[in-house]
Amino acid sequence: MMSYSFCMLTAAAALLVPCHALNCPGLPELSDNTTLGGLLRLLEPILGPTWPFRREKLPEPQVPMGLQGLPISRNTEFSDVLVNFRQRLSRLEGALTLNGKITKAGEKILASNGKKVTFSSALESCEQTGGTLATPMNKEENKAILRIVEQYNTNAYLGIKESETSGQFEYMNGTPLNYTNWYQYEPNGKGTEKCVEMYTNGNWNDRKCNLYRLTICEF
Ligand code: MAN
Ligand code: CA
Repeated sequence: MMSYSFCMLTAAAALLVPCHALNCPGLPELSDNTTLGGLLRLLEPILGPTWPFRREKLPEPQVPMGLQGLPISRNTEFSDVLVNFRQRLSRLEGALTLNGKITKAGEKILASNGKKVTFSSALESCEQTGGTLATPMNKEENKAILRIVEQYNTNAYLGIKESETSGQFEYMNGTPLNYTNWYQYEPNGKGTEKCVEMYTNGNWNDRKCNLYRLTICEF
């Protein structure tokens, strides 16, 4: 019986000449017309897919012209643009917050168009503007959404729906809830109330999806 290292040596030798009658345990049998390329393919599980000649050339990193070779922190032109951009964004957020157009909660920006529509219409208008329905994931976010609900004094649909299992609720992407703020004895719809509204006290109630509720989106 041939040893593994002998086989490897034979295989290495076979890189130089077309091989015909290699028969090594553990390696597939080679046919008569075996070529160097074919042999390399057979050895791929042992030698790795790129060894030694088929190493693919990696694409050059896409760096804007004029910035090549300089770390971002040392490129003053780029840093100036970035600082200016941040300042302007923060001023814009300040202005929008001041007149009640947006509310911030951590990284989330919340806003309403003031419209009362069904769940699917609310979701659609949020998504059309690059956001989704407001989805409180913690106390702070719940409070931020509540501020908008209070402003309009109207219940709002949340980005939460009943799962396949009735009585269980989940986020729009299907993951289970990691924060809830149900009103007492809610949810009680047991499959008949598949959407969730926020009351004007911040508590949640499972509710039918075809009612007219305030649209609040998060971005
Ligand atoms: C009451 C409660 C709620 C329920 C609504 C439906 O307010 O039972 O849980 O969603 O009625 O009208
Ligand atoms: Ca209910």
